[in-house]
Amino acid sequence: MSAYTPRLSTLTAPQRPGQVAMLQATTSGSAREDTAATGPRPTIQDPHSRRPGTWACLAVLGLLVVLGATGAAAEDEPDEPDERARGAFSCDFALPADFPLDQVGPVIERDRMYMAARPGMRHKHIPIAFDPDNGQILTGGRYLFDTARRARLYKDWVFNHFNLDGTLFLQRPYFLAPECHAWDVIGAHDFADIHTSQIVLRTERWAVPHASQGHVLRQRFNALLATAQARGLSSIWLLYNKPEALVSLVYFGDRVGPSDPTVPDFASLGALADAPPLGAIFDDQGWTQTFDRTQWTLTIWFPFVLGDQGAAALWPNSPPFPQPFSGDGVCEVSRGESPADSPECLPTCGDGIAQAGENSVNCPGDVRLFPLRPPRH
Ligand SMILES: [Ca+2]
Ligand SMILES: [Ca+2]
Repeated sequence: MSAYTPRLSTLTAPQRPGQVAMLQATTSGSAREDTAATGPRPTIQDPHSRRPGTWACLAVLGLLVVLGATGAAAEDEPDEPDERARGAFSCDFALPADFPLDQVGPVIERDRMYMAARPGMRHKHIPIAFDPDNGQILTGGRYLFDTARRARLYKDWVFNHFNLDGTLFLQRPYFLAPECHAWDVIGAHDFADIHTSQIVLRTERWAVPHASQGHVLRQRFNALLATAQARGLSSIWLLYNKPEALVSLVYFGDRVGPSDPTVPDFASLGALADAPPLGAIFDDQGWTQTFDRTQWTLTIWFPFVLGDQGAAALWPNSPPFPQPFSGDGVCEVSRGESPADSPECLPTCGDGIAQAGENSVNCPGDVRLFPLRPPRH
């Protein structure tokens, strides 16, 4: 019997290379394989354990059927204003074009319950776009921390200690060409509520002289704020990494029209991508721009609370993009999942205590793997 299998098979060239790609559904006759876990416990499967044909089938459920039937369960809990953030961290990497989309939500949610628990993390945005040349998923993270020191400590933890299932985070085989930096925040400001207005984001980055650029950055931040406000942007961060001689701007845009759960919001993405770069204010500095990418916001995290009792992550462009769902193998208590509607949720999941039957996949909110402070000897 033929299965309806929409897939990421057609990636039409965007208006600007590297920024926008068309997501289209096609049909094929390939049958869906049994995706039951082969291990002793329900797990999030290694995407490389599947054949590409299977991944395309998963895209059906992930993109248009299963995920499309579930709504985002965003809680409206304000976080601290961005003005108080003094540290930032960023990663950029690609995922293979055939990454199984139904695994995107649960993989990210499991990571969230450990990464968002690190000291000082205020929020994280995960961006998403498609490389028109090869269909790879362009993603990563944009984080704010309460101090630059904690952002640097987070980088060390991600690089050297965040080991799930025997693999360090950045050594996961599906993370292609990761590039990560910790930053000092020169300035960060939200013009609108993070919960409703940060739909797309643009990141500019420059290699700058090793001599301090702090003065010019601080001097021009107010002008950047004024320009961003005049353009109707919803948030802006100006970041500096003096040891690596890097400067970055991260800025966010709201939706420019109605959202459609069946089609990515190309209008909002295009409005930000096609606008003159905010970083033009630094053109007279002669810096070398190394990065300029506009992406959708896939998800926004808030600080983790034991038992996953805190604010749910936001998924402002899902659907059509993937998101967690009941039955995805990870009990997301913050989304209101319970044994009544989510088979992955044991009755004891959510109390903050690891009990029999709970593990770091089905109940990461209770099964804590990474102490926040190293043990004293
Ligand atoms: Ca779930
Ligand atoms: Ca428990």
